[in-house]
Amino acid sequence: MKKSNLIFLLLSICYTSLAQNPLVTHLFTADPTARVFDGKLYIYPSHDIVPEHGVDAPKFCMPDYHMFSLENGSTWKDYGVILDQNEVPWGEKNSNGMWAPDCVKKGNTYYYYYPAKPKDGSAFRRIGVGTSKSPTGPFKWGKSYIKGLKGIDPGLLIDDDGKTYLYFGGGKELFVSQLKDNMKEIASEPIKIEALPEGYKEGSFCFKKDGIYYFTFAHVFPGEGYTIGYATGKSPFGPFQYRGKIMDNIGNGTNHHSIVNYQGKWILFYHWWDISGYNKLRSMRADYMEFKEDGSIKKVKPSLR
Ligand code: FUB
Repeated sequence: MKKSNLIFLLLSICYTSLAQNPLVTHLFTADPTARVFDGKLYIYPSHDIVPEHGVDAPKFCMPDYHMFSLENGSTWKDYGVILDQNEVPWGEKNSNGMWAPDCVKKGNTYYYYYPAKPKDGSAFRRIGVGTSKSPTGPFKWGKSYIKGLKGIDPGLLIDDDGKTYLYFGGGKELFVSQLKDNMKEIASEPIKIEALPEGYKEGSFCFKKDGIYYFTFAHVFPGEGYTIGYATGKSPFGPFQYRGKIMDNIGNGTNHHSIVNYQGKWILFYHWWDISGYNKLRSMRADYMEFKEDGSIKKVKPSLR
């Protein structure tokens, strides 16, 4: 290989251009939770790998988590594996079950939330927490999962008064619990989010804008497939009123998103399977999102190639 080609290959392993979707091409990444910490943009996604038994396998193969930061406004830096399935103190080994995570900052500490299969053999996932003094880790992983809740897709909201809410769940029901100040225990029993439309739901993500709580979620809209929908309310517990779709279905597979305001612009992060063409080898993407004057969200058209 020519020296110049080798340099390009090595660089593209660590850095990929922001200017195009998908955001990175050296890994399959899904469920991107984007966060802005101290003005810098980070993404905490999950990681799909090719199953040993072939792509016809009906299940996701997700052995670990990587994380990324935006460098110089145009490249995504990959920090490598921040948690491997076999390092989860309470987790089943080799479960390939490291689904969508989230990370938030409270005080000077970063809290990384992730679902995993517990080693007690139960069918449902639990949610664990790791802490770090840096957004990029290393994280110190808690010895146990958060007691009192079962489910996937942790999504965190820290309100203006410092109270923290954990949204989670999948299937027909999504839930919210307030967390204690230690961020590792629930302060209130899970409450079901009411008044959402029928259909399979997951991927909760709640954010606050102009005093309104936007509860957003992946929703298998009857007759259409996976969409991203939203509801609004005046309290982090709801009640919420369904307002419509942020993104229509873009293919026969999951979608999972997060929404951040970065440098004054709203961005929707989500996933598709641009590179593989296979809906269990996904790639994270991003497109700008806008609000109308009445506070409703303009539907985002994915910038598909
Ligand atoms: O990536 C595994 C699962 O698929 C996530 O937890 C769901 O939100 C869906 O994207």
